[in-house]
Amino acid sequence: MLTEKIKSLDSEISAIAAISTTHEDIEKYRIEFLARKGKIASLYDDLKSVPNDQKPMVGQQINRLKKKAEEVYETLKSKLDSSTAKKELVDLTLPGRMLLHGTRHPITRTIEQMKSIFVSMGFGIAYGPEIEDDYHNFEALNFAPHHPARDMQDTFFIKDDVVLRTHTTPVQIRVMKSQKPPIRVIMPGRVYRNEAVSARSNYFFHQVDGLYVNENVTFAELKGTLITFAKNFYGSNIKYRFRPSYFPFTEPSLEMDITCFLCSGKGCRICKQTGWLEILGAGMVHPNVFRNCSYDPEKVSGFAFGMGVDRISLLRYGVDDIRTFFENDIRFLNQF
Ligand code: 2NM
Repeated sequence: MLTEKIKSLDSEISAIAAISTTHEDIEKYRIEFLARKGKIASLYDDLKSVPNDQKPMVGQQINRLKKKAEEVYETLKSKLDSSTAKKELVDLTLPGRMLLHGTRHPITRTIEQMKSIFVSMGFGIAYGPEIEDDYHNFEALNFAPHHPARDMQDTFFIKDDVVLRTHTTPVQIRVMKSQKPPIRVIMPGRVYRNEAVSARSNYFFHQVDGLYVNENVTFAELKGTLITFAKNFYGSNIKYRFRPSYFPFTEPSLEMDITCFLCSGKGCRICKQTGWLEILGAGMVHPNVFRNCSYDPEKVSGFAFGMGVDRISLLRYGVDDIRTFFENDIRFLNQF
Protein backbone atom coordinates (compact mmCIF):
# COMPACT_ATOMS: atom_id res chain seq x y z
CA MET A 1 0.00 0.00 0.00
CA LEU A 2 2.66 2.51 1.09
CA THR A 3 4.85 1.46 -1.83
CA GLU A 4 1.97 2.39 -4.16
CA LYS A 5 1.64 5.77 -2.50
CA ILE A 6 5.40 6.39 -2.84
CA LYS A 7 5.25 5.57 -6.54
CA SER A 8 2.31 7.89 -7.14
CA LEU A 9 4.00 10.76 -5.24
CA ASP A 10 7.11 10.12 -7.33
CA SER A 11 5.21 10.62 -10.58
CA GLU A 12 3.35 13.58 -9.12
CA ILE A 13 6.70 15.25 -8.32
CA SER A 14 7.98 14.57 -11.84
CA ALA A 15 4.84 16.12 -13.30
CA ILE A 16 5.01 19.21 -11.11
CA ALA A 17 8.73 19.60 -11.80
CA ALA A 18 7.94 19.79 -15.52
CA ILE A 19 5.46 22.65 -15.19
CA SER A 20 6.72 24.75 -12.27
CA THR A 21 8.46 27.91 -13.42
CA THR A 22 7.50 30.83 -11.25
CA HIS A 23 8.61 31.66 -7.77
CA GLU A 24 5.04 30.99 -6.56
CA ASP A 25 4.90 27.52 -8.22
CA ILE A 26 8.15 26.51 -6.60
CA GLU A 27 7.16 27.74 -3.16
CA LYS A 28 3.83 25.90 -3.42
CA TYR A 29 5.72 22.73 -4.36
CA ARG A 30 8.09 23.14 -1.40
CA ILE A 31 5.23 23.49 1.06
CA GLU A 32 3.27 20.59 -0.44
CA PHE A 33 6.13 18.10 -0.46
CA LEU A 34 9.07 19.24 1.61
CA ALA A 35 7.66 21.21 4.54
CA ARG A 36 7.57 19.80 8.01
CA LYS A 37 3.94 18.76 7.53
CA GLY A 38 4.29 18.02 3.82
CA LYS A 39 3.61 14.84 1.89
CA ILE A 40 7.14 13.41 2.29
CA ALA A 41 7.15 13.96 6.04
CA SER A 42 3.81 12.18 6.28
CA LEU A 43 5.33 9.13 4.56
CA TYR A 44 7.68 8.76 7.54
CA ASP A 45 4.60 8.76 9.77
CA ASP A 46 3.06 6.07 7.59
CA LEU A 47 6.27 4.03 7.87
CA LYS A 48 5.49 3.37 11.54
CA SER A 49 2.62 1.11 10.54
CA VAL A 50 4.67 -0.93 8.07
CA PRO A 51 5.57 -4.44 9.29
CA ASN A 52 9.07 -4.50 10.79
CA ASP A 53 10.56 -6.87 8.20
CA GLN A 54 9.57 -4.47 5.39
CA LYS A 55 10.61 -1.26 7.12
CA PRO A 56 14.21 -1.09 5.79
CA MET A 57 13.10 -1.58 2.19
CA VAL A 58 10.18 0.92 2.34
CA GLY A 59 12.32 3.32 4.41
CA GLN A 60 14.90 3.32 1.60
CA GLN A 61 12.17 4.04 -0.98
CA ILE A 62 11.00 7.02 1.06
CA ASN A 63 14.58 8.28 1.47
CA ARG A 64 15.13 8.08 -2.27
CA LEU A 65 11.90 9.95 -2.92
CA LYS A 66 12.82 12.64 -0.41
CA LYS A 67 16.21 13.05 -2.05
CA LYS A 68 14.59 13.36 -5.46
CA ALA A 69 12.02 15.86 -4.16
CA GLU A 70 14.82 18.00 -2.72
CA GLU A 71 16.85 17.81 -5.93
CA VAL A 72 13.83 18.86 -7.97
CA TYR A 73 13.38 21.82 -5.65
CA GLU A 74 17.03 22.92 -6.01
CA THR A 75 16.93 22.51 -9.77
CA LEU A 76 13.73 24.54 -10.12
CA LYS A 77 15.13 27.26 -7.92
CA SER A 78 18.43 27.56 -9.78
CA LYS A 79 16.63 27.64 -13.15
CA LEU A 80 14.49 30.49 -11.87
CA ASP A 81 17.54 32.35 -10.51
CA SER A 82 19.47 32.13 -13.74
CA SER A 83 16.51 33.19 -15.88
CA THR A 84 15.88 36.27 -13.74
CA ALA A 85 19.61 37.03 -13.78
CA LYS A 86 19.52 36.92 -17.58
CA LYS A 87 16.57 39.27 -17.67
CA GLU A 88 18.40 41.73 -15.45
CA LEU A 89 21.24 41.98 -18.00
CA VAL A 90 18.90 44.20 -19.98
CA ASP A 91 17.72 46.88 -17.62
CA LEU A 92 15.06 48.68 -19.59
CA THR A 93 14.97 51.50 -17.06
CA LEU A 94 18.57 52.56 -17.76
CA PRO A 95 18.96 55.83 -19.69
CA GLY A 96 20.35 55.43 -23.22
CA ARG A 97 24.09 55.61 -23.80
CA MET A 98 25.38 58.95 -25.09
CA LEU A 99 27.06 58.61 -28.46
CA LEU A 100 29.88 61.06 -29.02
CA HIS A 101 29.39 62.43 -32.52
CA GLY A 102 32.39 63.62 -34.47
CA THR A 103 32.05 66.79 -36.48
CA ARG A 104 34.08 68.04 -39.37
CA HIS A 105 37.01 70.12 -38.19
CA PRO A 106 36.68 73.82 -39.12
CA ILE A 107 39.99 73.67 -41.02
CA THR A 108 38.71 70.66 -42.98
CA ARG A 109 35.46 72.46 -43.71
CA THR A 110 37.29 75.49 -45.08
CA ILE A 111 39.52 73.30 -47.27
CA GLU A 112 36.55 71.31 -48.57
CA GLN A 113 34.72 74.46 -49.54
CA MET A 114 37.79 75.78 -51.37
CA LYS A 115 38.22 72.44 -53.12
CA SER A 116 34.63 72.29 -54.30
CA ILE A 117 34.83 75.80 -55.80
CA PHE A 118 38.02 75.01 -57.73
CA VAL A 119 36.74 71.60 -58.77
CA SER A 120 33.67 73.33 -60.22
CA MET A 121 36.08 75.44 -62.29
CA GLY A 122 37.76 72.31 -63.67
CA PHE A 123 40.72 71.93 -61.28
CA GLY A 124 41.85 68.53 -60.07
CA ILE A 125 43.31 67.86 -56.62
CA ALA A 126 46.84 66.62 -55.87
CA TYR A 127 48.70 65.78 -52.67
CA GLY A 128 52.39 65.44 -51.92
CA PRO A 129 54.78 64.59 -49.09
CA GLU A 130 55.10 66.77 -45.98
CA ILE A 131 58.77 65.84 -45.77
CA GLU A 132 60.45 67.40 -48.79
CA ASP A 133 63.94 67.76 -50.12
CA ASP A 134 65.60 71.11 -50.56
CA TYR A 135 65.27 70.72 -54.32
CA HIS A 136 61.45 70.59 -54.43
CA ASN A 137 60.84 72.95 -51.54
CA PHE A 138 63.31 75.68 -52.67
CA GLU A 139 65.68 75.12 -55.57
CA ALA A 140 63.20 74.11 -58.26
CA LEU A 141 60.99 77.03 -57.17
CA ASN A 142 63.70 79.52 -58.05
CA PHE A 143 64.74 80.38 -54.49
CA ALA A 144 68.29 81.73 -54.65
CA PRO A 145 70.85 79.63 -52.72
CA HIS A 146 70.95 82.09 -49.85
CA HIS A 147 67.33 83.22 -49.92
CA PRO A 148 66.27 84.17 -46.36
CA ALA A 149 63.36 81.68 -46.42
CA ARG A 150 65.95 78.89 -46.44
CA ASP A 151 67.16 80.08 -43.08
CA MET A 152 67.01 77.84 -40.00
CA GLN A 153 64.78 80.48 -38.45
CA ASP A 154 61.96 79.77 -40.87
CA THR A 155 62.49 76.16 -41.85
CA PHE A 156 62.49 72.92 -39.89
CA PHE A 157 65.42 70.86 -41.15
CA ILE A 158 65.44 67.09 -40.86
CA LYS A 159 68.82 66.80 -42.53
CA ASP A 160 70.98 69.26 -44.47
CA ASP A 161 68.83 68.95 -47.56
CA VAL A 162 65.64 67.47 -46.13
CA VAL A 163 62.98 69.74 -44.62
CA LEU A 164 59.39 69.81 -43.44
CA ARG A 165 57.79 71.55 -46.41
CA THR A 166 57.30 75.26 -45.79
CA HIS A 167 54.53 75.51 -48.42
CA THR A 168 52.50 73.15 -50.61
CA THR A 169 54.03 74.68 -53.74
CA PRO A 170 56.68 71.89 -54.11
CA VAL A 171 53.81 69.55 -55.00
CA GLN A 172 53.45 71.67 -58.18
CA ILE A 173 56.95 70.68 -59.20
CA ARG A 174 56.10 67.01 -58.72
CA VAL A 175 52.92 67.40 -60.79
CA MET A 176 54.67 69.29 -63.60
CA LYS A 177 57.48 66.74 -63.72
CA SER A 178 55.03 63.84 -63.97
CA GLN A 179 52.38 65.31 -66.30
CA LYS A 180 52.21 67.26 -69.52
CA PRO A 181 50.25 70.50 -70.01
CA PRO A 182 47.43 71.33 -69.87
CA ILE A 183 47.57 71.13 -66.09
CA ARG A 184 44.86 72.48 -63.86
CA VAL A 185 45.27 71.39 -60.27
CA ILE A 186 45.09 72.55 -56.63
CA MET A 187 47.07 71.21 -53.68
CA PRO A 188 45.67 71.43 -50.18
CA GLY A 189 47.86 70.40 -47.27
CA ARG A 190 49.75 71.05 -44.06
CA VAL A 191 52.95 73.08 -44.03
CA TYR A 192 55.52 73.84 -41.33
CA ARG A 193 57.45 76.94 -40.32
CA ASN A 194 59.73 77.51 -37.40
CA GLU A 195 57.75 80.35 -35.87
CA ALA A 196 56.96 81.46 -32.35
CA VAL A 197 53.56 80.04 -31.39
CA SER A 198 50.92 82.62 -30.50
CA ALA A 199 47.17 83.21 -30.77
CA ARG A 200 47.67 84.23 -34.42
CA SER A 201 50.40 81.92 -35.66
CA ASN A 202 51.43 78.33 -35.20
CA TYR A 203 54.43 76.27 -36.26
CA PHE A 204 52.22 74.35 -38.69
CA PHE A 205 49.30 75.58 -40.74
CA HIS A 206 47.41 74.81 -43.95
CA GLN A 207 47.59 76.02 -47.51
CA VAL A 208 45.76 75.57 -50.75
CA ASP A 209 48.01 76.10 -53.74
CA GLY A 210 46.83 76.17 -57.34
CA LEU A 211 48.35 75.92 -60.79
CA TYR A 212 47.18 76.27 -64.37
CA VAL A 213 49.60 75.60 -67.23
CA ASN A 214 48.68 75.63 -70.90
CA GLU A 215 49.54 77.43 -74.10
CA ASN A 216 48.82 81.18 -73.97
CA VAL A 217 47.60 81.38 -70.38
CA THR A 218 47.16 85.06 -69.56
CA PHE A 219 47.31 87.32 -66.53
CA ALA A 220 43.65 88.21 -67.22
CA GLU A 221 42.73 84.53 -66.81
CA LEU A 222 44.54 84.50 -63.47
CA LYS A 223 42.55 87.50 -62.28
CA GLY A 224 39.28 86.03 -63.58
CA THR A 225 39.92 82.76 -61.77
CA LEU A 226 40.75 84.50 -58.49
CA ILE A 227 37.71 86.80 -58.69
CA THR A 228 35.43 83.85 -59.42
CA PHE A 229 36.86 82.02 -56.44
CA ALA A 230 36.59 85.02 -54.09
CA LYS A 231 32.97 85.74 -55.03
CA ASN A 232 32.00 82.11 -54.53
CA PHE A 233 33.86 81.76 -51.26
CA TYR A 234 33.26 85.15 -49.61
CA GLY A 235 30.03 86.27 -51.28
CA SER A 236 29.20 87.93 -54.59
CA ASN A 237 28.91 91.36 -52.97
CA ILE A 238 32.56 91.65 -51.84
CA LYS A 239 34.93 94.20 -53.32
CA TYR A 240 38.49 93.20 -54.20
CA ARG A 241 41.78 94.73 -55.22
CA PHE A 242 45.09 93.45 -56.58
CA ARG A 243 48.46 94.75 -55.38
CA PRO A 244 51.84 94.06 -56.97
CA SER A 245 53.97 91.68 -54.94
CA TYR A 246 57.02 89.44 -55.15
CA PHE A 247 57.54 85.65 -54.99
CA PRO A 248 60.64 83.83 -56.28
CA PHE A 249 58.49 81.42 -58.34
CA THR A 250 56.21 83.90 -60.13
CA GLU A 251 56.75 87.00 -62.29
CA PRO A 252 54.79 89.20 -62.21
CA SER A 253 53.32 88.52 -58.78
CA LEU A 254 50.32 89.94 -56.98
CA GLU A 255 48.41 89.83 -53.75
CA MET A 256 44.64 89.97 -53.56
CA ASP A 257 42.65 91.78 -50.88
CA ILE A 258 38.91 91.73 -50.30
CA THR A 259 36.79 94.12 -48.27
CA CYS A 260 36.94 93.05 -44.64
CA PHE A 261 33.94 90.75 -44.12
CA LEU A 262 33.77 91.61 -40.43
CA CYS A 263 33.30 95.39 -40.79
CA SER A 264 32.28 95.49 -44.48
CA GLY A 265 35.25 97.74 -45.20
CA LYS A 266 34.57 100.36 -42.53
CA GLY A 267 37.77 99.53 -40.64
CA CYS A 268 38.11 97.37 -37.53
CA ARG A 269 40.66 95.64 -35.30
CA ILE A 270 40.85 92.60 -37.59
CA CYS A 271 41.68 94.55 -40.77
CA LYS A 272 43.83 96.97 -38.76
CA GLN A 273 41.47 99.84 -39.69
CA THR A 274 42.29 99.44 -43.41
CA GLY A 275 38.96 97.92 -44.44
CA TRP A 276 40.89 95.28 -46.46
CA LEU A 277 41.92 91.69 -45.77
CA GLU A 278 44.71 90.00 -47.69
CA ILE A 279 43.46 86.59 -48.85
CA LEU A 280 46.02 85.19 -51.28
CA GLY A 281 49.18 85.55 -53.33
CA ALA A 282 49.53 84.65 -57.00
CA GLY A 283 51.37 85.31 -60.22
CA MET A 284 52.51 84.04 -63.62
CA VAL A 285 54.80 81.02 -63.25
CA HIS A 286 58.45 82.11 -63.48
CA PRO A 287 60.29 80.87 -66.62
CA ASN A 288 62.98 79.32 -64.39
CA VAL A 289 60.37 77.16 -62.69
CA PHE A 290 59.19 75.91 -66.10
CA ARG A 291 62.80 75.19 -67.14
CA ASN A 292 63.37 73.21 -63.92
CA CYS A 293 60.41 71.04 -64.90
CA SER A 294 61.66 70.66 -68.49
CA TYR A 295 58.84 72.81 -69.88
CA ASP A 296 59.72 75.33 -72.58
CA PRO A 297 58.72 78.81 -71.29
CA GLU A 298 58.48 79.95 -74.94
CA LYS A 299 55.74 77.39 -75.56
CA VAL A 300 53.73 77.28 -72.34
CA SER A 301 52.67 79.81 -69.77
CA GLY A 302 50.75 79.48 -66.56
CA PHE A 303 49.50 81.05 -63.42
CA ALA A 304 49.72 79.90 -59.83
CA PHE A 305 48.32 81.02 -56.52
CA GLY A 306 48.49 80.13 -52.87
CA MET A 307 46.29 80.88 -49.90
CA GLY A 308 46.36 80.21 -46.21
CA VAL A 309 43.52 78.29 -44.63
CA ASP A 310 43.98 78.84 -40.90
CA ARG A 311 43.66 82.61 -40.60
CA ILE A 312 40.59 82.58 -42.85
CA SER A 313 39.04 79.86 -40.68
CA LEU A 314 39.70 81.92 -37.54
CA LEU A 315 37.87 84.87 -39.04
CA ARG A 316 34.99 82.90 -40.54
CA TYR A 317 34.22 80.96 -37.39
CA GLY A 318 34.98 83.80 -34.98
CA VAL A 319 37.74 81.90 -33.18
CA ASP A 320 40.24 84.12 -31.38
CA ASP A 321 43.16 81.71 -30.80
CA ILE A 322 44.59 79.48 -33.54
CA ARG A 323 45.84 76.98 -30.95
CA THR A 324 42.28 75.92 -30.06
CA PHE A 325 42.03 74.42 -33.56
CA PHE A 326 44.63 71.82 -32.66
CA GLU A 327 43.91 70.96 -29.03
CA ASN A 328 41.12 68.68 -30.28
CA ASP A 329 38.92 69.44 -27.31
CA ILE A 330 35.60 67.86 -28.28
CA ARG A 331 33.70 70.71 -26.58
CA PHE A 332 35.38 73.18 -28.92
CA LEU A 333 34.99 71.03 -32.04
CA ASN A 334 31.31 70.30 -31.37
CA GLN A 335 30.50 73.99 -31.78
CA PHE A 336 31.01 73.78 -35.54
C1 2NM B 1 51.79 81.45 -53.85
C2 2NM B 1 51.85 82.69 -54.45
C3 2NM B 1 52.20 82.77 -55.79
C4 2NM B 1 52.72 79.21 -56.63
C5 2NM B 1 53.67 79.10 -57.63
C6 2NM B 1 53.64 77.80 -58.04
C7 2NM B 1 54.47 77.15 -59.08
F1 2NM B 1 55.03 76.06 -58.62
F2 2NM B 1 53.70 76.78 -60.07
F3 2NM B 1 55.37 77.99 -59.52
N1 2NM B 1 52.73 77.17 -57.33
N2 2NM B 1 52.15 78.05 -56.45
C8 2NM B 1 52.39 80.41 -55.89
C9 2NM B 1 52.47 81.62 -56.50
C10 2NM B 1 52.05 80.30 -54.56
O1 2NM B 1 51.48 81.27 -52.52
C11 2NM B 1 51.29 82.39 -51.74
